[in-house]
Amino acid sequence: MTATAVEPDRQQACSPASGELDRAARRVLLTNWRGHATVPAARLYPHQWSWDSAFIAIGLRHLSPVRAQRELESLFGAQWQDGRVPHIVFDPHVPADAYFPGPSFWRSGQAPGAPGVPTSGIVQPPAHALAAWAVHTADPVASRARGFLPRIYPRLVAWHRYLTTRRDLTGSGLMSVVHPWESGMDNSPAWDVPLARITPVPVTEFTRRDLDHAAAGERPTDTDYGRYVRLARDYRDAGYADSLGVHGFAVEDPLCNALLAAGEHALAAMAAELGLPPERHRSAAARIAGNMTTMLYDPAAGLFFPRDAHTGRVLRSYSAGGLMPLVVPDLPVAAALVETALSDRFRLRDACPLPSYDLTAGDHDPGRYWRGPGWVNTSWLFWHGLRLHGERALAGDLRRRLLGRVRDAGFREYFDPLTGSGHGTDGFAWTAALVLDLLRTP
Ligand code: 9WN
Repeated sequence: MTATAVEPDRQQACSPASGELDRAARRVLLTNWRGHATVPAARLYPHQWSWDSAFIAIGLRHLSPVRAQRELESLFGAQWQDGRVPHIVFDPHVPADAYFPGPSFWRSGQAPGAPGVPTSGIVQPPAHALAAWAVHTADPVASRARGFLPRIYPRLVAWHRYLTTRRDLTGSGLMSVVHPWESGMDNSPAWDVPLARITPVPVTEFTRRDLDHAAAGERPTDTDYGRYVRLARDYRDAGYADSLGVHGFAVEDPLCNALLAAGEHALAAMAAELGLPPERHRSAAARIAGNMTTMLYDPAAGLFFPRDAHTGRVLRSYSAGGLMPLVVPDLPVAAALVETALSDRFRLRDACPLPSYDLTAGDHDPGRYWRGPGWVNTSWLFWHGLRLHGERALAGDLRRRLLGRVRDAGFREYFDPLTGSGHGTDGFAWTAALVLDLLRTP
């Protein structure tokens, strides 16, 4: 790390412009706070989402460590008996048709081991252990006073156990996602091949609510949605049982497995703090990272690719998800991932936020959701990974440009990575939360 690489960040952290950005980010988080949790966006996503809450807690810890703890506690309050953490916890005060698919679609109340509050039955990427440890370390005194770790740690362990056992569908030692929504990168081109096998439910049989609040050209297509509905319905009708026979779509995803491995490192730190043996978490982290590198890493591409659990085929799509293993400490291929991020496909030095998909691909679409636009959460993860692997100058530069993008375009859901124009909803909570974290981490 050179001194010059750090200076601009310091200046920015103290400038009047960043003071205004900071206040605006706080306003978004206050507007979206519902007394126990934060909604991603008031109109488009009016409930609590799983990985959103993890990113939101990472930002909230700077405003109120207790509120950040409650963000995670309310999510884990809806954990199922089998350990799964649902991707949506529905707010019973919000009209039933405000979001599709809502509680009457998922019918969690009829599923074995579901909580009292209505939830979806699928999951999202496991960013929670990372977030919980970040929340604890922001204010260990407040954390200890409320017994945060003693309460959250066993729940996180059960969550990871669900993913590493019930979701190891092929016996490979890697978890699978069984719905594109579970990947967090819903309509990523990486899912096109396995998704093509799924017969869409006709769009006449359901009513999309997302298009009331966002432009159709910036969202998944009706055909995508028809497939999403088919997969969710099949899972529900099988009582949310996990096996390859139930899941028409199942992929071993680098983003989820990387977060799981990084999360095991966070669990090791929590265990040590609680006076429990950390070794089992360290060995779980090493096992997952090793399996991921052996099975999903392509040295010629310098990228991790997902694997179709049904066919065993590698899904050779240059998605930003394949760069996310940089969040894993001691990753042996970290330098190669950074090289790939610097290449024309992702243009780390000037494209911002990090493009969700290969800039050189013929089907790169800079405004459509996870098929090109840059998102602040995956950019934050990559920034975190850069810092972890000693790339302080690149991290500082990415941080500066991310803050500039949000200052210019607002707290948008996603951005054209080359022009910086904002897309999707405004007032998006993880954009605001992670901006707060970036502002406070020069
Ligand atoms: C489905 C809430 C979520 C994010 C996802 C993002 C989007 C939902 C949707 O919004 O997905 O879960 O309705 O499109 O893709 O990453 O968690 O912000």
